Amino acid sequence: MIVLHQFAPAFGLPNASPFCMKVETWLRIAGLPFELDNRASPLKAPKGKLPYIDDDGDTIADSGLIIAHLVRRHRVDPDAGLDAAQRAVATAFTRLLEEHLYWAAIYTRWIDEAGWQHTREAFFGRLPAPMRQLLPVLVRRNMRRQLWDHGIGRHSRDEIMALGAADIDAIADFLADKPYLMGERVSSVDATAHAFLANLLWAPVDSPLRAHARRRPNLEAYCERMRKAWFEPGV
Ligand SMILES: N[C@@H](CCC(=O)N[C@@H](CS)C(=O)NCC(=O)O)C(=O)O
Repeated sequence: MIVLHQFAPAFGLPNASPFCMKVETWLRIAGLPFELDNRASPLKAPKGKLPYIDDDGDTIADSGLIIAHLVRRHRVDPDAGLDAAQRAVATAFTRLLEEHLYWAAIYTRWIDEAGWQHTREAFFGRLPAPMRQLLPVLVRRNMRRQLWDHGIGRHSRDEIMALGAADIDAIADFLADKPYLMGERVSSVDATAHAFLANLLWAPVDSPLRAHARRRPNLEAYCERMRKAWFEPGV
């Protein structure tokens, strides 16, 4: 059995971590049976981050490595029909979402005061005192450091929002009126795009990034299409 270790769901989403939601979405697309462990902690994760999986005794961390493992082990590949150029574009969009847009979104959740109120309540609100007061301060400080080390945290808020908006435009322009990023058929990059865009559009964190994404209606339609297909199958 595959067990997906992830954060407890928050913000009304399958997961407020887009990396965790990506793997769950991918498992649903691949049609592999799995169980969720929603009580995992990055402190106990093999690489200090979530998600990770257990697959019949093997533990694999990192969403991309998890998917590569599952493709190999279970001989399912939603990308089997893609040609080399499509794979190249899918890889580039995956990096854009995970290594760039992600950090702009992190800024809106953890640094922007309005977003931080939601994040603190959703992620730490149910902890017993004094952890409820202490942990958010420590984790927020750590996120600020990660943003600085990434590099994006050295820019002004306006610059970060403009960088994220350009990523959003790239995805919206490439998706255009196609049902899925690579055309008529769903593929792995859709698991990633859905998870990151739904986290932007549907989390209750108001920001210039979310406003920008909402001005590109094909993105919301795409997320809704993905949600209906993979999180409400048979409806
Ligand atoms: N490259 C990793 C990134 C995973 C990641 O950044 N997870 C975040 C949550 S969205 C995390 O666990 N952060 C905890 C921390 O940084 O302490 C993947 O693809 O799974």
